Amino acid sequence: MTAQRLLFFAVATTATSLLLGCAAAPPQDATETTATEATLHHEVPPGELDEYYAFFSGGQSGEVRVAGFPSMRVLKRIPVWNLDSATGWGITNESKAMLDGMVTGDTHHVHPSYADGTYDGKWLFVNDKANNRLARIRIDTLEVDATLNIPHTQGTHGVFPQRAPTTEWVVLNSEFRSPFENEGEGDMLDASSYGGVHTIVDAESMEIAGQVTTPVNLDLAATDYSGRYSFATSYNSEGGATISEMLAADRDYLVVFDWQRIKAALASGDYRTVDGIPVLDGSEGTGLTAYIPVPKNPHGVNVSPDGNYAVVCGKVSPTVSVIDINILADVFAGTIDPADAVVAEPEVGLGPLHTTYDGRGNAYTSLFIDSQIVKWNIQRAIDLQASPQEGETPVVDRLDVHYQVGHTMASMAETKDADGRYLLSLNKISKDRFLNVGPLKPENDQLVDISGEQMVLLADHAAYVEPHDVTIVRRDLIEDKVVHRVRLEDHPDAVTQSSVERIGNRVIARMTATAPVFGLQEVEVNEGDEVTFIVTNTDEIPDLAHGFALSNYGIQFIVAPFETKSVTFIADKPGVHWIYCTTFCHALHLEMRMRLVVRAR
Ligand code: K7E
Ligand code: CUA
Ligand code: CA
Repeated sequence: MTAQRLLFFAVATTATSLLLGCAAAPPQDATETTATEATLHHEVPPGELDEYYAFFSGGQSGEVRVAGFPSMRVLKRIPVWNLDSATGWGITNESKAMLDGMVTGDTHHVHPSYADGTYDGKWLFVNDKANNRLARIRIDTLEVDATLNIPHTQGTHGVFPQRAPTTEWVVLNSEFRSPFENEGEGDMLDASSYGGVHTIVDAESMEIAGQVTTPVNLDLAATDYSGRYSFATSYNSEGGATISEMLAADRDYLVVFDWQRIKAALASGDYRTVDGIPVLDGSEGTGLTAYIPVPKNPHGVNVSPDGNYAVVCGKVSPTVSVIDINILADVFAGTIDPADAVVAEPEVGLGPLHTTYDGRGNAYTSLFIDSQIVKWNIQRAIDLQASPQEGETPVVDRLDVHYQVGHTMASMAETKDADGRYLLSLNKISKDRFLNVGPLKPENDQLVDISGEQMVLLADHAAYVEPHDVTIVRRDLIEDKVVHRVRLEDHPDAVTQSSVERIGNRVIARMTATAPVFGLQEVEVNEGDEVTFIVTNTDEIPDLAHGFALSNYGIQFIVAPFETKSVTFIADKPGVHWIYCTTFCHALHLEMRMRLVVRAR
């Protein structure tokens, strides 16, 4: 048992009466999987393209990574909440305007926008758990175009776009129960007044449409396939502030939000307004929510591609709960008990965290403690719940993964077009699977062929910490949407003629960059001037970028074809400072430079 496993296990057992006694149960047929031949391959030969795009959250890096899939070749890192000196993210005026002064973030979940239950190729949405923000990435440029602070929340974790008819709303959950108006007043140590928040964001305007408050915390998020419900797992129904308090109850909740009722309340003005935001009370009994009891400290909630079931992982229970979405209307109508929406609770193994699907009726659940992906049949689980049979299980197969898997995701599995071909197991710990690189080792994203009855491991891929989640999107849904270059006029300050303008102690240098020359050869300013450089790459050849590095000032960025970027700084270092192009654009690239001359006061 690894230290991590021991730690997790200790936490799970000390504070709970729910015995994980089945810990001794060995994996059923982990060894047999090697007998099956893989029918899919991860190699993509030179000159050929991948079949899928994979969009990874970047975790502590605060970025989003785009990989070709199944090759897993990382094609692009999209800076989101981080400083990126290559692209100048966090340095240019355009990016600073979106970062609100904070260049750290913790991205956990990245999801594309939808139309009719599949991806529409417009946007990606990604959270910042650390600073409670949402970012929107345009798919046509694969760059961030809007960000939003989510007030009244902490631990902004689960995020999911509306799946049908189109993504008008995006929901976010706040994992950490906190004071709603967190302004340092009252008895802040009394956690009983804290709460969770389900924030609804208008996807187009990137404004908050409303916030639904709950007494419990809200962790992972999902939406249904009809546009009526969103879901949040809650592991802290106890309202605790310490780990033992949060583990006190045997059951917590899946909280269901009824959008019909929320829309009606928003339309009728049935809410209070705080900081300009409509705030709705989502407590039990208000009619806006249903609290479905599920075993102990649940984590992931994932909706099956047929739209029928929401599967909730038990985390410290060895079970998953299958919720029948089609009977939720009866729960909201008050004709059946919330607990009756749970139609199966199959035992799958230790530490279930997340579930994905093959579109053929099977679910694949990640087991953190057991380090396995377990494949089980949803209908079989429901049938066995209705009429249990001795020795029968809905489990179809188990695959050992290396090691401690968090999220798992199958190709297209978050859409109605789940194709059941590839699965990725995002393992937190790689131990000895790669060359040793010191105390902080890479993670191990393992590629699995799920096209047959049994799962077959295809490849290990090292990943820099810590991609939590991934969405795997068919190439035809993305590729045609991505442009080779932007339009010059997309930036209001794009220039085709270079010039220097002086207004008092402000200097604005507007200049072109065309291989191998900048449109200006020198700019003279006085010490203390506020200087703005606006740089337009006027080379229209796709893939021909220029860089702008200002020596000694900590300023550099890349400008792609027809892009415009700007930077503003105080010229506080007198002397001659070379500005040079940082990307090898031409045989005379090294000569592509100019001087900033700062006269001492
Ligand atoms: Cu399970 Cu933030 Cu999706 Cu990590 S969360 S694993
Ligand atoms: Cu332009 Cu190098
Ligand atoms: Ca709990």
